[in-house]
Amino acid sequence: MGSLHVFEEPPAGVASDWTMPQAWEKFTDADHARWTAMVREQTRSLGGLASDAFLEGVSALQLDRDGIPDFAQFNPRFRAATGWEVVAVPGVIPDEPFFRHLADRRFPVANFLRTGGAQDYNDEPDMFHDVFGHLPMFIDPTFGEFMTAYGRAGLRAEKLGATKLLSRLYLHTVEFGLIHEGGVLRAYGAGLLSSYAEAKHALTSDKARRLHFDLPRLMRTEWLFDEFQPTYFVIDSFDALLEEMETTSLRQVYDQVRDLPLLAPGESDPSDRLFTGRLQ
Ligand code: HBI
Ligand code: FE
Repeated sequence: MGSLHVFEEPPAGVASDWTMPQAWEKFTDADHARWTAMVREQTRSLGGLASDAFLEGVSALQLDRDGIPDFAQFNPRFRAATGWEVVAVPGVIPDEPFFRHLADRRFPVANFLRTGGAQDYNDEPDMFHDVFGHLPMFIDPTFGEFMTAYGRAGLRAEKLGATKLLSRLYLHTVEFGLIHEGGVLRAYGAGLLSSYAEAKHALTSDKARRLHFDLPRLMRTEWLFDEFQPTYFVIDSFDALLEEMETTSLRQVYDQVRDLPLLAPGESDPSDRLFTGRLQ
């Protein structure tokens, strides 16, 4: 099983807040051509699978344009459209700076490009996953508010030793989340949107279990690093997700689940509320 590489210390050229210059000029024509091919291929294959906000975001942010976005040019548009900006980072950074960037409406983007194509599994988030998978969702202001609330909650969770529990909220929503919208099921999690095969699995496979969003259940649910998830969580709207974040005492949830056994990725629990709505 691969393991996610998390930087311990900022490497040379990386600031103490883990940001670094994008150095957009380092990308070659081949990188830009590969990027454009991945964006086109992924956007085409996600029709009928991706949430409305995602598809709207891809075009509103002009991510289907040619080549890798130059953050110096992209950020003014991104800020105007979402109130957020992107910062380049060397990869997966420690939790505290990650939470702090989100709390301040800055989304950290890994500053390297995968070697394979959009359909290939890559074992850690690269620039394509972060830009194409995550950024379009910020076109929905409520989603952006949720991400800020998550960052703030993360800074508090650090003090409560509850980062691991909270990180499962990010995993089962922002990375692998499903949404029930317009009477059908759609993907909004970046891990699904940057991997067609897993989006298809999550939305149509009878091997995938789909549960209604339930914060304590989700915080106990382990996840797989390098395989499709067997369990996915469904929200009814980003308003409902944000409402949950803003009205629930996370400290109480941490205390409630801390002593309960973890649930293995595919394990069922008597409290499970299966999503039984129409899939497509
Ligand atoms: N760093 N660049 C980056 N991207 C992430 O998604 C990320 C991270 N560091 C920590 C992290 N995610 C999670 O562990 C937190 O959500 C808990
Ligand atoms: Fe991600």
